Amino acid sequence: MKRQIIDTIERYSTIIIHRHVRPDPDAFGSQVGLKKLIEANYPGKTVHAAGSDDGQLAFLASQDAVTDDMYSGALVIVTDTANTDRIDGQDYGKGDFLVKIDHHPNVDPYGDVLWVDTDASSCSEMIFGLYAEGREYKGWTMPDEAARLLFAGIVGDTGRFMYPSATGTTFEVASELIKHDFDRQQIFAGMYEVERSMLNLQGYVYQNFQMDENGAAYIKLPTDILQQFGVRPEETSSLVSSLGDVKGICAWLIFVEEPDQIRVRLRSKKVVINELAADYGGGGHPLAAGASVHSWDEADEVISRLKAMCAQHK
Ligand SMILES: [Mn+2]
Repeated sequence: MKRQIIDTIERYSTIIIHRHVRPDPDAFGSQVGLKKLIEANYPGKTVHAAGSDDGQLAFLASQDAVTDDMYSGALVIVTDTANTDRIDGQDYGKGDFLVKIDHHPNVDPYGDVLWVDTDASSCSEMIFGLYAEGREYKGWTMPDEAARLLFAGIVGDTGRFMYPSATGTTFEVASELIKHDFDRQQIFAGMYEVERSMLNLQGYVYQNFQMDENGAAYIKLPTDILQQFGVRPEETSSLVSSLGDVKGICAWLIFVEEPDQIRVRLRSKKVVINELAADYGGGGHPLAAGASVHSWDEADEVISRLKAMCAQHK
């Protein structure tokens, strides 16, 4: 499989590499790490990293301006992305040949060639495996910048080697990577910054949520607050559980302003909330649901209805 991918890479002069939306360090690490690897070993090839940039992960890598016309006759490789819906840049199908390299369960087997290894800690670890094969097969070398990116991807997906997904192979790969010249502390510091901004926003939620005497609670997170904490709307999904251990809480709403709507996340300990969500274009489970509103007035309406529900339950 790895040799087949290497042979495929050798056949194309233009290679475009995609990864998933809302990039994490492994998405960038595998995508741009592979790009640097190909560029170093095939200086005649043109390799592009497709997708949007990410402010918080700018210290890792940036993306290339990729246009429609570049896809004709190109090889497209997608890393770290289980299903096509999640590919950042929906032009991925416009190339001549599509390769999927991923470590998530193969729920959506897209591509002409698929290499999926769910035992790998990260897609970056797989890219190292591709390099190791290339080293033996074609004398590939590893540039320091590729090593830096692959190391960052592994660190990201293993929670700094803390998760059980970090295997003996993962540590062997890491020990190879750190022989290269790059700033490990900068990677750890950059990732710590990302975590810290989330924790700060979580603190804000704890300090500012409103709750009435019946345990109906809510917090509004408008754009200016999100920007103040440097957190993007799509990164807030983990916040909703943070109010779960508030004493006396009945049910709660987290409103997150997005460019074209206000997303509502509903959670409950006592009342059924998915019917309320359904009235606002959403749905879900009896105690966990989501919906959308289009103004803060409409948000207040949902709050009133939740308050009435908790009052009645009491
Ligand atoms: Mn990954």
